[in-house]
Amino acid sequence: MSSDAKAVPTVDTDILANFVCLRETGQFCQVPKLALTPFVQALPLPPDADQVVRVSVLSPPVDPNDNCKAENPPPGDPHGGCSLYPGEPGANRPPDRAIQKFNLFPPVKQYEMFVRPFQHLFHPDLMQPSTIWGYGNAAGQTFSPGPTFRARYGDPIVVRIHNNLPDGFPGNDGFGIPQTTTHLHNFHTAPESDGGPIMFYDIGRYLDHHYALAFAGGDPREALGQLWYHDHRADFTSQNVYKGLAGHFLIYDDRDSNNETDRSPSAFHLPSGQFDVPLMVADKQFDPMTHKLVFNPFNLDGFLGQHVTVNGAVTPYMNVLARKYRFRIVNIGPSRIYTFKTCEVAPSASTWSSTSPGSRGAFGSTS
Ligand SMILES: [Cu+2]
Repeated sequence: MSSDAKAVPTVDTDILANFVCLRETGQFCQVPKLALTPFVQALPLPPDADQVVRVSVLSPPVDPNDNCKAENPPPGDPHGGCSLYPGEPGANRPPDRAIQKFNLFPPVKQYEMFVRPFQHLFHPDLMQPSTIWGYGNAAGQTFSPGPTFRARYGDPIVVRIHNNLPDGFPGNDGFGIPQTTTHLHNFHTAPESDGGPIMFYDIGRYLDHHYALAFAGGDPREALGQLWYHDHRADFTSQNVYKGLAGHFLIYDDRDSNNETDRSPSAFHLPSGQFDVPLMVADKQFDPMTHKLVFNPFNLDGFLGQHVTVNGAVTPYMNVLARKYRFRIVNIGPSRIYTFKTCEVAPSASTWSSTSPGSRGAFGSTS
């Protein structure tokens, strides 16, 4: 070989096999599963929204006639920088952004959240944290899962959500789109606040979400107790949610009253406070070389991760007291189907029993 000839690069047969596998099956199926020691980190519990993102004043205040605002609206833009359907047919029509029945259900609490990136370590055995996205406050704290809302029927709220995501694809570590719209899954929300898939908005804008917290049709039997909020960006929901944009949203009422010692005879007396534990289950994949979170945006059949996280931690443990707990499980995907079971790990030490009072957000529902 002459001195100026370039060496032919060799192809790692494992990497080649993996790409063949990816092409054939849509999965990185040759990736070795990382050995992450189970049960070495405590279950993370997202802080309550009341403690970290509740605000006494929103500045500027909510505009009931238009719930979207841009921080730097382009001069002359008739929509104030808030054409909410960029690229969609009819994008220039004025969307109906007036908040329905705002005066009938005036908010008793206000919240302000900022969607932004932050560093998160899913497991202490990983070499480095991943850049993920979460919901944070003005003080710079950011959380994924986002802050847990503990709302109550009869107490309307408004949640302002700013898009502070990084610009462009280089800033996203390979997946996720820096546009967001936030949907309160399963809740009865008016369209302007519902976070529909094409109501996404760009960096530098915010949207006010008004949750009337009224029973659908005024019927208490329509009560929903366990919900979650998540990014809903059309065509990118799985990526943006996988990247961290999800949080718990619990709703109480006079029966499911968040008070275990409630003296009302109609109250359910369910475990409350620290004993009412929401669990967000999601499977994740880590790059075996860098240990960073990865996603395959070309797999439209259902991306599967090898590591199951609960509230953002791979296989955590939780110290419990010998008493009743209320665990609320939500599988946020992207694709894996689970069978959840209880088991005795130390038969001499404890016994388990469990009941499942409801599913799909409603209490008493088995659908
Ligand atoms: Cu949803």
